[in-house]
Amino acid sequence: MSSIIEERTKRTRWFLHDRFGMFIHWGLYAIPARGEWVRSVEKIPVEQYQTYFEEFNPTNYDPRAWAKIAKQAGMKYAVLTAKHHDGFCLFDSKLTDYKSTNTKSGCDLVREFLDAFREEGLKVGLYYSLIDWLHEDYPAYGDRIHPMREDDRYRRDESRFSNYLEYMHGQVRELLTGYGKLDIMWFDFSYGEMKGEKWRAAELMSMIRGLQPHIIVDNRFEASGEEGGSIFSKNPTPYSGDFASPEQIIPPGGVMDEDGNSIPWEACITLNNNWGYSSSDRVYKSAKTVIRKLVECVSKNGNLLLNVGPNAKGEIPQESVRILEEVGAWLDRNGDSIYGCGQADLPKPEWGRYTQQGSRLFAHLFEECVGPVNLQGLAGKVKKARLVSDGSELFLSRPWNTAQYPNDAFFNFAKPEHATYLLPDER
Ligand code: FHN
Repeated sequence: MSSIIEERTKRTRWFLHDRFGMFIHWGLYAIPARGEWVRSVEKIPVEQYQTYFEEFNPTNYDPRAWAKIAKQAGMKYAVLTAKHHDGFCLFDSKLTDYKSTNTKSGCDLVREFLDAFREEGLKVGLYYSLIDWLHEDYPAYGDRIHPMREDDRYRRDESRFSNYLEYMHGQVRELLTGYGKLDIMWFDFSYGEMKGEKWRAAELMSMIRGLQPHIIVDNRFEASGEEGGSIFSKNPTPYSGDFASPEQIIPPGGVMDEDGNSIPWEACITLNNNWGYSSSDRVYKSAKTVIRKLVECVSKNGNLLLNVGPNAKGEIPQESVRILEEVGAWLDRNGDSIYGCGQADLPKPEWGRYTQQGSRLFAHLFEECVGPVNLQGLAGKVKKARLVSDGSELFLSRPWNTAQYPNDAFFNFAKPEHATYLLPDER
């Protein structure tokens, strides 16, 4: 095993145990409230977008409340956008004036986020956009990335890109030296020829590893949400990252390297259809759907990073809070089948999914199963059945069906030698 993979395995141990995190996309784009790409999609001129900077004043920003919401939801870590593509910094960078401490809020939003989430016992990470639509030395790449460059002065002027890289590396250094111990750096994203050494990624990763050796980094120095880079290789690059980051999907077979070995991965998924706040997007996933996705990720050795997009006042939308409360209530009762669990030794059953922790096998019955589910096939493998949520006995000899357990019935099995609990969720 390469030393890079050995180091990655050590660094990601806590990550693979915790399984469930909160992604937070927040910034000036919360004011137009049409998603975080609004500036690019709507080709908003710099001057108009500047009005959002002048207006930004999230009077209800309460990161301690955010941290309590995440903790109650059963989330074990959280990642906040320190800078998204629009270049606005939620931290007091010395390298730019385009930062939250220069807005009416006057607040280092990142610092307050980190303090509050650490206080609640969650691990903390920062998202940092490699792309920067504002910086004058970031090359324009057609309308998709740089619609507001009215003149072509900067189009493909690569010679100035090195100035941008100095800025970008400098800000990463600021985050890694000025904000205490960070657990995750979540970079976003590479595309076309803009990947790897175009970002001077080896130098950047070497700095990151030197400053905070324990920190885990995603794979997007080489990848985007669709493609994966060298993290799948048995000889990954020094900047391949510690985990793959499939976006809005859960890979059918989990995420493997070229030899078929499972590698750390985290599916990042929105609660509605937008990362940044959208006042019109009311299409939220149900708590049941979120739980299913979490179970599916864990059943494939993956994590779920579930996104919330706070509004311009600094509030997590009530729809999101309600869903997270319901997910948290399920995890209160069934967390044993998620935290510290991963892919089971058994193939996926037709009635749901398995997760496993060491020699303890957990199974989750999903209500799309039609009719009684005969679990006797497991009889040889499972001596006794108990419900985790209330400790009551279940009998494998009797067909089970979801009529007994309305909505999502989640059965957690334990193998005979360790069979101490079994449980359907009593929801
Ligand atoms: O363009 C970004 C997008 O705004 C969002 O931050 C997602 C989250 O993973 N990443 C990029 C799209 O892949």
